[in-house]
Amino acid sequence: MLEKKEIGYEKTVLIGVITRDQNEEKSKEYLDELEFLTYTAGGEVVKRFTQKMDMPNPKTFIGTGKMEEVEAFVRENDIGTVVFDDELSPAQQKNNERILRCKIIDRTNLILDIFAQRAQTSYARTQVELAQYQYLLPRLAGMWTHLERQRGGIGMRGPGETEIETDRRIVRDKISLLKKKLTTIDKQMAVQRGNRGQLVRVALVGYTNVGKSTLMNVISKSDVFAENKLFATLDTTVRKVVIKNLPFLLSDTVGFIRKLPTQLVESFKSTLDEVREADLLLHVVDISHPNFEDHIASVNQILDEIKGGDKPTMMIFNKIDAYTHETIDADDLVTEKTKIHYTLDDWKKTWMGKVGENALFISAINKENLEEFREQVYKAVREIHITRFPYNKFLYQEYTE
Ligand SMILES: Nc1nc2c(ncn2[C@@H]2O[C@H](COP(=O)(O)OP(=O)(O)OP(=O)(O)O)[C@@H](O)[C@H]2O)c(=O)[nH]1
Ligand SMILES: [Mg+2]
Repeated sequence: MLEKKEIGYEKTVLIGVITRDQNEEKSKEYLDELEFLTYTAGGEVVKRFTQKMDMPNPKTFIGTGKMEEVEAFVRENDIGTVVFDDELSPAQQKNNERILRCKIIDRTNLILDIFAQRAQTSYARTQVELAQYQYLLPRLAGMWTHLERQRGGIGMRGPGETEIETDRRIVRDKISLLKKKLTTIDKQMAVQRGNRGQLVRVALVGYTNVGKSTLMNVISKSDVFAENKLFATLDTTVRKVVIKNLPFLLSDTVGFIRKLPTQLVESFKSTLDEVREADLLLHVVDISHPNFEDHIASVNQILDEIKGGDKPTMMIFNKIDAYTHETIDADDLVTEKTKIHYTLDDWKKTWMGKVGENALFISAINKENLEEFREQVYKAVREIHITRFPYNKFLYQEYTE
C-alpha cells in the first residue's frame, strides 16, 4: 500500500531588522504582514528572527552572529525556507544560500510567487511571468543550483521550473517575447475597454484583503472570488451595475501592498489601466486593521505612481463590524488616549470627518450602511454622467421618486 503522504505547509523562518527608521513596533507589523504573505504562499512560520542594525552586512544582510543563530535553528528544525523582509542583493542571496543550505527568498520574491500561484488567465500569467523574469535577470549569477530548483514549493513556481539552464541571453529574449505578447493583449484590452461605450467607469481600489471583491459581489450580485488570503484577485472583473436607473461600470482589480515590486507594477500596467482610466475611484479601507492608515498611504503612493492619484475618490471604510478599540477605565488617570482607544465616532472627528460625504462606513459582509453607500455612489456617478452628457436622454433618465 502506498504510504499516506501529508501535504503540509512548508516550515519557514522570517528575518527582519530593526533600524533607526524602523522601530520595534514597525518591524513587528512588517513581519506580521510577511507572515500572512508566507501563509498565503503555502508556508508555516515557525520562528521570527530580528536584528537591530543600521547598516546591512554586505555579505549576508544580517550580522555574522545572528546568521549562526539562524543556521543552528534551520538545522535543528529542518527548515525549508528562510524569508527576508527586505530585498537581498544577488551576492547576499548567494552567500546565504551557501551558509543556510535552504531556500532563501525575499519579500519581492514571495509576492511574485503568490501572484504566480494566483494567476488564472493567460493574460495574468504573462504579466506575472514578465515580472518574474525581470526580477530574475540581475540575479542569475546567484541562482539556485539545478537540484535545488527542482524541489519546488514557495518561491519556485513560475519560470525557472522548466528553464533551469537559463542564461542572461535566454532570459532577455524571453522578456522581449513576453513584452510583445503583452503589447498585443494590451491592444485587445484597450479595444475592449473602448467597446464598453461611454458609461461612467468606477474602480474599486485598495490594499489587499480589505474586501473589494466582497463589496463588488454585494453590489453587483456577481461572483468574484473573495478569500481571507492576500491577492485573491489578480484579474480585473468589470460588471455593469445599475443603481436606481443609472447604469455604470464597476471594476474590481488587484489589491495593493506596501513595497509592491516595481516589476509587478510595470507588468500589470494594463490591469492597472482600468484604474487609470476610471472616472471615479472607490478607495476601500479595512478599518478593522491596526495599520489601516499606513495602508491608505501605500495605496495613495501607488496611485500616484500610476498617475491615478488625482481622480475623484470616495473613501469606503469597510469591516466596521470587526472594528475594535481599547478602552481606558474611568478611574485610570494615567493612560493617555491614543488612536488605539478611538471609537469609530472618534475617528469620524479626525481627518476622516474632513472627507465629508465622500467618507462612508460600511460592512460589506453584514450589508451594513449599504443603502447610504449606494446613494452616495449614485450621486457621484450621476454628477459625472450629467457633466459628460448634458443632453443625453438615452443612458440616463431623470429619476423621480
Ligand atoms: N468582518 C468583515 N470581513 C469582511 C468584510 N468584507 C470582506 N471581509 C472579509 O475579508 C476577506 C478579504 O475579502 P476580499 O473581498 O477577498 O478582499 P479583496 O480586497 O478583494 O482582496 P484581494 O483580492 O486579495 O486584494 C474575506 O475573508 C472577506 O470575507 C466585512 O465587511 N467585515
Ligand atoms: Mg479581491
